[in-house]
Amino acid sequence: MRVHVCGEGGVGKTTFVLTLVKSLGSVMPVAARIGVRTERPYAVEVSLGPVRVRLYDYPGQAEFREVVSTNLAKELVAGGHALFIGDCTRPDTITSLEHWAKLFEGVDVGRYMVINKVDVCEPDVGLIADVSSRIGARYLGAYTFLREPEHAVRILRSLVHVAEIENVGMTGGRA
Ligand SMILES: Nc1nc2c(ncn2[C@@H]2O[C@H](COP(=O)(O)OP(=O)(O)O)[C@@H](O)[C@H]2O)c(=O)[nH]1
Ligand SMILES: [Mg+2]
Repeated sequence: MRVHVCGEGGVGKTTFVLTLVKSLGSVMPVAARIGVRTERPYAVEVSLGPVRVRLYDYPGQAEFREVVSTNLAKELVAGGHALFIGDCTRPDTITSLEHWAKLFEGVDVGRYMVINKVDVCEPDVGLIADVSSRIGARYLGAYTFLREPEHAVRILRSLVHVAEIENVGMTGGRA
């Protein structure tokens, strides 16, 4: 299955992906040129039990607009899962997840949302409830990828578990 890691620059997307790579080990980096001017977003693959998960780490805001304008994101998202990450130190990164969600409009993807950096801030539960319902994402909780590397694995487990139960976004199979 494929997981598209979305969110503004600095929220912790790369920390999340690299933590998973470190925790789950033996991972082959996967080249993922999508035709825009850099090689990003890049993808890595991790194994969680029998499930192989390919994670796409998307670049921050500036490059993100270019990805949208070239419409390549849609090619990448069919049948995958979108993990929206907000940073509780910057509430604007939570509201702006609505822009990211637009990328996935009309596409069969599972939608999940997490908040990062609870080591340094208190998440605004009202804002989180509001945004997650507006973007149709299941809220999986607030974490700190940097201080508690196990949190990243926990999130991925939850995501895989829910995805298998709901059978959403699994059209691409398990690869
Ligand atoms: N305090 C704190 N900082 C974090 C956490 N996760 C990531 N960071 C820091 O936030 C910054 C941006 O992280 P990065 O993974 O590069 O974000 P990206 O731009 O979304 O890929 C880095 O300095 C990280 O060390 C966290 O859980 N708590
Ligand atoms: Mg990054």
